[in-house]
Amino acid sequence: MINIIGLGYIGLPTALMFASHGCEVVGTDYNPQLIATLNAGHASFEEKGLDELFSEALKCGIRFSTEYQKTNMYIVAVPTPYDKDSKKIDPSYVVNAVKSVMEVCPKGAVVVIESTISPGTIDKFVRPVVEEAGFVIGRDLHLVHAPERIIPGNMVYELLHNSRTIGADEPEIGEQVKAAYASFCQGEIVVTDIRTAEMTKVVENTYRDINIAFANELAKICRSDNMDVYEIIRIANKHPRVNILSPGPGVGGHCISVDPWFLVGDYPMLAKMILCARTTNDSMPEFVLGRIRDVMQQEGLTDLSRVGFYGLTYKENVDDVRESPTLQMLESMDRHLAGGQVKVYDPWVTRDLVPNQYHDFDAFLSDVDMVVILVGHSQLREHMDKLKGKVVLDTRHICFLPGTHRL
Ligand code: SAJ
Repeated sequence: MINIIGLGYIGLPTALMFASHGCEVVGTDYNPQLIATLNAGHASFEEKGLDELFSEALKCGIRFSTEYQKTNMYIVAVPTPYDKDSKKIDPSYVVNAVKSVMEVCPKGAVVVIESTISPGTIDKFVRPVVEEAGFVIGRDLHLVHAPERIIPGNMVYELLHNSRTIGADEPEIGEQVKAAYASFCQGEIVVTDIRTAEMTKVVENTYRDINIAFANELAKICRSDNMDVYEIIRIANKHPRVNILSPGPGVGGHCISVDPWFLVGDYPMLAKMILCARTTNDSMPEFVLGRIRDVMQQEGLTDLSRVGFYGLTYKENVDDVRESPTLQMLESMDRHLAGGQVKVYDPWVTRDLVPNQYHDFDAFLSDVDMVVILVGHSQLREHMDKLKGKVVLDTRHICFLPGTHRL
């Protein structure tokens, strides 16, 4: 049996995947409301293919509980909150989960940490707690780090197909955990040590952040001298060894906008390019606000309350708004006393989050003269003709109506 601790964006799909591939699974979360929702057969967030996977897992007998279970394998997928000011993660959820495991687990249990952690977290925070509890690591308890790699929006597919990293103190434990994940994972599973696994995860997200920062910097350069950044990137990417990502209104989410800070925080004298990339990406919401001012001026628009922001989530086709560029733009407008004026709509965000938020696309459109496309949800891509007659500022390069303004 596997006891999966933390049933959020990573823990839930992982639990469902193990269960639907023949493994006995109990999912544990400290939130009783979440457990009630899951036991009633409902997923707690939207994700392509998740409902089908959920039905399959229920048929296979997955259970959900607020209690930790007595078993020989645990997977910890609790959040690692991030403090924006100190740029450090708070490892206490991970540490507390490991403490709770130690209260119930038999001797020799394997504890796999999937949560994203800054490199060195297991040495600095987890090992001491295990040792203080009187456990001998490698005898009474085995520690493993198996960072998740799945991309929100395509999680179910990526759980099945992505390659994975398993970091373990002892290679034979690494192989044992690899065999468990191989029940569903068709990608290559690489076994290494814990420190390497921690670092590799952060490096992957930092690499993407730097690539996006390059695209965003190119967008600024091209804007300053009237060049088409999208055409330039499109052609450059035809080179067999060039693959530049897309410029956009900023980098949101809880991963790419966070993980590079771990390296900046721990290696301030060395992580110069990483810091620069972070700064560039963090400057994009402000850059878009500048573009809105320019376009309004160019089009003779003066009334901010006739401007609509399409998209509140951090990227397309997800319901997650963490570190969303749109929210950053709205906060910045608040600081400059221009808040509460623009209209906002996102088909994926059903709860009321900001002032002047609409829940109907047509009602939103009828109240605005200018639409700023901040997220490329499929809904918009499929109904782009509805923007005909509006002034459009497209930060995602998805609208090709004549006269569309770009980043
Ligand atoms: N973005 C751009 N331009 C691009 C691509 C993305 O501006 O060309 C923006 C997005 O709009 C979004 C942000 O970057 O605001 C991040 O989105 P994303 O789709 O690049 O990544 P995440 O944060 O949803 O997921 C990442 C993934 N990491 C990598 O691709 C290296 C995923 O595989 C990880 O599992 C996840 O972080 C995580 O949990 O760490």
